[in-house]
Amino acid sequence: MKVTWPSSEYDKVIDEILEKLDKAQNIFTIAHPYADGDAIGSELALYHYCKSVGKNCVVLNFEPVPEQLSWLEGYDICTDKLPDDVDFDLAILMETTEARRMGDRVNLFKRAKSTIHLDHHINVGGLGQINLMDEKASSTCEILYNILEKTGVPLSKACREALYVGIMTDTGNFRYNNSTSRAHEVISKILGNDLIVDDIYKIVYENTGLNRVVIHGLTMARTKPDYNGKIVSSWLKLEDFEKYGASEVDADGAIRNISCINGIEIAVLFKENPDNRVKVSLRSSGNIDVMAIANKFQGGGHILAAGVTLPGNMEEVKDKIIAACVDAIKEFEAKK
Ligand SMILES: [Mn+2]
Repeated sequence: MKVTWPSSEYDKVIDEILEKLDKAQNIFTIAHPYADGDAIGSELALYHYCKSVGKNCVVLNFEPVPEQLSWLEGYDICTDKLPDDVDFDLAILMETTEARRMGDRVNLFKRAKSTIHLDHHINVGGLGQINLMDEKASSTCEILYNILEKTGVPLSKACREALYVGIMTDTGNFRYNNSTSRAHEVISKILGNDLIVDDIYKIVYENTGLNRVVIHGLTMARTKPDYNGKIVSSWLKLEDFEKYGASEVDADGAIRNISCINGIEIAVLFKENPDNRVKVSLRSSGNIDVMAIANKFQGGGHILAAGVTLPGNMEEVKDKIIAACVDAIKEFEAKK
């Protein structure tokens, strides 16, 4: 259900969720592939909450936890298999926009008797029996906090730290418009006296391996303007990752370096994936709805930040996406 905090509808969904959570003994949580700070943060925060109230919570995560997050307490309990001999009462899906993005994981999600889906992306239908879709929330961690707050159970340092990392990373370290007063309010409640924010910032953002710096540098060096500089794009091939011993995670945030160029409307980063697919990240500097562009190709995200993965080689995908970006800018200019 799509709701906005605070409201009686929101409270009602939380009550339904708490009823399921209360009764459940064996829970698992799952998020989108290549989990980011918000996905891992919400999964681990739930894990720590469950642990503190004596419930069993399995955190399913199929790729290695990114290095910048591999210090959060509990990161090493993430597993890529559900135990066969456990009947799961409840599965909580975090931060996933659509079934397509989940692949076979959808079937895993359905293995539990009850299913709950929490997300803050726009126009997400919800894949659970209970869905809490809060488009105004900064992050899934903020939604999870809204739920956990209602339990009245004091949240451990590990739980609060995981929530903090999710909110911090999804708000671009409190720079984006989703850094709402509620997001800050939640931060004020989870900080306590024991979270050291500059240590957390440094370990997440200033703890960079050489391969990541080189991948970001390559992205910047290849920046190409289109449509009178209103579009800038760059690209990374599989061979780049191989050559520099980097992984896809090392390219996270690389688009930020080109989306800050003045005078642009859209920044695009093309990343070659295995199996002849190209992952496309789109950023808008404010005027263009890049989610609408991603939607044209069955992608999704937010108005100012969206993405899609397309079959085809780099050149084909580039041509299609740049053409769609040009169309979107022309449409915007015609309306001015
Ligand atoms: Mn998120």
